[in-house]
Amino acid sequence: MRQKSALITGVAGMDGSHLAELLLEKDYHVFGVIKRNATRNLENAAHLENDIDIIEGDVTDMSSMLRIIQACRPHELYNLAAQSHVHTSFEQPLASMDITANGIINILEVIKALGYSTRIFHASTSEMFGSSPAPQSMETRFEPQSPYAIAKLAAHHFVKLYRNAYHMHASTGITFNHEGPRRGPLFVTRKISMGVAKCLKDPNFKLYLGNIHAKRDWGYAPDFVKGFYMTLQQEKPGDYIFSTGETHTVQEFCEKAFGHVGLNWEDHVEYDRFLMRPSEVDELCGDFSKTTETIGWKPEVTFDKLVEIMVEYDCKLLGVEKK
Ligand code: G4F
Repeated sequence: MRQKSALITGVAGMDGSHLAELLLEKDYHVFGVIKRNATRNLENAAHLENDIDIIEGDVTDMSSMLRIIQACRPHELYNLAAQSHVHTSFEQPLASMDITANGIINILEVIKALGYSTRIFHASTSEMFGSSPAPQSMETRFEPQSPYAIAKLAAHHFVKLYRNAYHMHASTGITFNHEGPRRGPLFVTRKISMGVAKCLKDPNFKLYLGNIHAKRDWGYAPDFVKGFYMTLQQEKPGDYIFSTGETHTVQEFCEKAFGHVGLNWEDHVEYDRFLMRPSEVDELCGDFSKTTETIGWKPEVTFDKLVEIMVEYDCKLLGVEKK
């Protein structure tokens, strides 16, 4: 029998699926929550279907979370479910608030009411820093610039409140952008890596982007989920930054990605004003030094390597070769 169990909300997402793989390696009994839409869609977790227990549920429905948490009684719970697309949150502010903020309140309330000693990890975000100048650290003021970031900030404070008020083992990871081949196609890095592969297939393909001057601190998702796991192995709960400490513009990502296959990004990238956001976060760059000092985590995959991994994956997927 396995020693430990973990419940992951959002298991079908990029982080959820990487984390499930990591916990399986560590011999956990893994339960993963997926939201049932019109069809049952396991997305990134499809290959794990025989290794983990998939449960249909919804973080926005407290009775659903009560049923699931009571049935699994997990040692650890990783709340990764969110409406994670910043642009979409401007069009769906209420739904974003419901999933992203109310979801964790439901989980905290259920665990408090059941009196379980389950350790909770909640995925917070660097978007909460918003317009505060880079580099951002645990001392930086939160200045959220989107409905998504406001919802995440509310959730972040709820976790801290329940930790302080009810002495729950509840932690957050303030994650800066993290990517990889499992990233959804609407996020800019994957849109670019897929765009590169499409341009190799069809030299007339045009990739439409919005603000290419925004700067992001881009890390590699499998590195980050190791940090989520390490957070819950600590005796005391806390809040930690997960980042790389390097920042690059969207344009630099394009230059590297197209350059990797011998193409010039300027021949393929076009501007689309509809992809601009009503308010933007100009620069994110995370100082993760306290995370290294406290839990020993640091990122491994560099920016150049990340771009290479993503472009090579999408070229292989489309069956195209570099020039
Ligand atoms: O890839 P993005 O959509 O990621 P964003 O908004 O930084 O958010 C991601 O990282 C956060 C952590 O910092 C997470 F909390 C969040 O859930 C998500 O994972 O956009 C990155 C940048 C933005 O400045 C955006 O305006 O790229 C710019 N951009 C330019 N053209 C574009 C596009 N973004 C998208 N999605 N699509 C474009 O065509």
